[in-house]
Amino acid sequence: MANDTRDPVPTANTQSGNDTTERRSIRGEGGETHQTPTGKTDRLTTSQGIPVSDNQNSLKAGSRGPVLMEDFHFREKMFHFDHERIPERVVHARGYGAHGYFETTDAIPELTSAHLLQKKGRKVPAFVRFSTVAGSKGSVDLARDARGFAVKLYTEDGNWDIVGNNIPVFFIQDAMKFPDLVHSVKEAPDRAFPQAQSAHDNFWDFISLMPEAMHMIMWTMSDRAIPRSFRFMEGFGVHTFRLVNAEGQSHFVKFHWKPKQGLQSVLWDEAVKINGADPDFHRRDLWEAINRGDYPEWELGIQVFDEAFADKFEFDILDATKLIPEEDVPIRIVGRLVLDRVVDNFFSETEQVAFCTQNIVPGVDFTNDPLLQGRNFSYLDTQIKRLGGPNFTHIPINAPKCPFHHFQQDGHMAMHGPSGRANYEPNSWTEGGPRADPEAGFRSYPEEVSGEKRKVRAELFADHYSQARQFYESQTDIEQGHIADAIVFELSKVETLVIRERLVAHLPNINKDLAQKVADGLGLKKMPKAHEPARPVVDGLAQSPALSILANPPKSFAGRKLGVLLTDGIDDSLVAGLEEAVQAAGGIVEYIAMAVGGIETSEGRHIEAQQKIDGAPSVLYDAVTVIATQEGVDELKRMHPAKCFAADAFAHAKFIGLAGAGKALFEAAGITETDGGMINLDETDAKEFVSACADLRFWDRLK
Ligand code: HDE
Repeated sequence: MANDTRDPVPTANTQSGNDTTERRSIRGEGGETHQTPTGKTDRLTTSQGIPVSDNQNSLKAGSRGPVLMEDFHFREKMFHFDHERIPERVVHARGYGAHGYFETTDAIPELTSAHLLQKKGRKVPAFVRFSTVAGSKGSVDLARDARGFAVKLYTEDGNWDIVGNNIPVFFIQDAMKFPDLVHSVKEAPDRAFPQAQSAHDNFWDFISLMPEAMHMIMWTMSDRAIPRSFRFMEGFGVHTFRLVNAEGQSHFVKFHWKPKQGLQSVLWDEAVKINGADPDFHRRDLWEAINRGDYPEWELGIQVFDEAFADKFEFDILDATKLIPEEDVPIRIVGRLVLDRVVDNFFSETEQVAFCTQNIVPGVDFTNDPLLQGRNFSYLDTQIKRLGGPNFTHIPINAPKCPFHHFQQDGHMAMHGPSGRANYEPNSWTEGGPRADPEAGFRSYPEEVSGEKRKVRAELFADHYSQARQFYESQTDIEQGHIADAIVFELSKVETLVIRERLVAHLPNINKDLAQKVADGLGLKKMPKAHEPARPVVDGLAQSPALSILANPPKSFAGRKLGVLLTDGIDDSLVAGLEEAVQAAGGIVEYIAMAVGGIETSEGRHIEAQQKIDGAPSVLYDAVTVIATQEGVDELKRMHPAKCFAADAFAHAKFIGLAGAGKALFEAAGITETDGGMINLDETDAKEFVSACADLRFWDRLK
């Protein structure tokens, strides 16, 4: 037995777990040794179940001879590997999913016959996939972008998919324009860059020619497009749908997901840096939260209104570039969505999940929103391409969890088909298979429709600026500043002056100050003449505070992370007290040190660090603390990442806890004055510091 004294190495020698306790080594003919577990582990087989004797060497004619085609194990392994990829989603390629459940908290049988919503306490499994839109599968998490918020509810009446976004409106009004929109934002076809960014000529060229996008642009240039995590985002169904009750009465409805964790975004400078420091920031956040039992939760809210409201509303309820302010139609909470389980396998679940807007259940129906109607075609079509055939509903993540019976059969990868003789209907066999249910089966709401067959758009759709103005004017000063900065940033990356000017010419129709700030930020010689609105802009729409993130702060540090930079020799009780206070508030502490091996406190306690300072810039934390001895700080001062840690935490208006000689690191970073957001932990109770952190940022610093 050779090499048996080596440290056990984890091996991936089985499909379902390893046992590294008992090992033996195998020797290839070339003399190299490999440790493999023996004992309780499963036997390695081919996908046909044939036991494998050697997973290291291909079959050869002589140890230095050619590889033989006869090696079916090698051929199968390589063939499968060669086919591991499926087409990534053309949009929303980068995503992350989790399992959970939906529970009805307020039954609404008066509004809908949907089985799930008939009774308080009804609970069904759910799968949610969050995503960015523009980047490909391997792109960064903190791109400035809308986020997908797609929910699959496995109800007793089949799968109900609410395929929404974290923004309640969209760029375009008619699905006809979707391929153009997506082509424009994705990398240019000749150079194949930039990736996962809208800051380039093609996107702004298209947008500047599409005034209908202006409302959405206000949202994507706002902090909504750089969320702190999936857990801190709202979700929206976007389109107007219908709820239909057992009597056949219909109401219009908009769906909202309200995060119990509250809303939170990062600053643009943080987003840029997070993308370098941890491109998987959002994935990691969700994975870690669920695994530590801090299950993210959203409430399902509905805005319900009737034809009378729709008729008097200033905008067309079929226009997905418009929202209905919560102040006009209040949100009623009817359920909760909890994510409590990460996936077992990313590919099988998150990659293969196939959301389809047309998956609705009895009691829910579509409206004639032309964007929604187009989506109802696109999603099914796209799944066939991505998943390779019509049987993608046979994949466990897509299969309904209620009984289902139909006569569809065969095709690629069919896992089941009709049993028995009957695969058609009507038939006269005694066991003739399923029959339609005129009572409980899905019926479309019998809306009357008439009209000329024409390529047209409804008249009210032509108002492109009023709600853009309402959104902008509903933001706090800080948020308005961020919108202006974001437009300036994006347009500064646009190389063609005329495109910049054409875009700026939309802004006076939204808000004159915004237009001026952007023109100044771009250094435009003069304000371009404003575009003529197709319909007069509705002035004096009431502000909607619900549209602002900062006007609705969570006031809680729960689920947030404190980054604590430590050095050797610091006071033990202070660290312990801080950790206790953060945990009591539902937050998480992560220790950062000069070496990941950790530090020794003055009392000789060893504290393991989760991060080395070079890999843990302060942008990864919601608040930070520096606890250092004079000696420790002198060493930190010589480290550029440590000084950046301090400088960034300050510049990003974070709450900062300081203890021992910690302040000296900030002084070394050029921060000589302290302010209300910098708290001395030698004099302040840790609980007080943590409750200050609940404000998430000390905005006064940036005023
Ligand atoms: Fe999508 N969209 N979309 N979309 N969309 C896709 O379907 C499409 C739109 C949204 O996590 C694709 O399975 C058209 C609005 C999400 O798997 C594709 C139009 C909203 C996801 C497609 C829209 C969305 C998608 C690509 C204009 C918010 C990811 C892969 C009419 C309400 C779902 C796929 C997931 C994915 C088409 C507009 C949300 C190509 C034609 C508006 C969250 O079918």
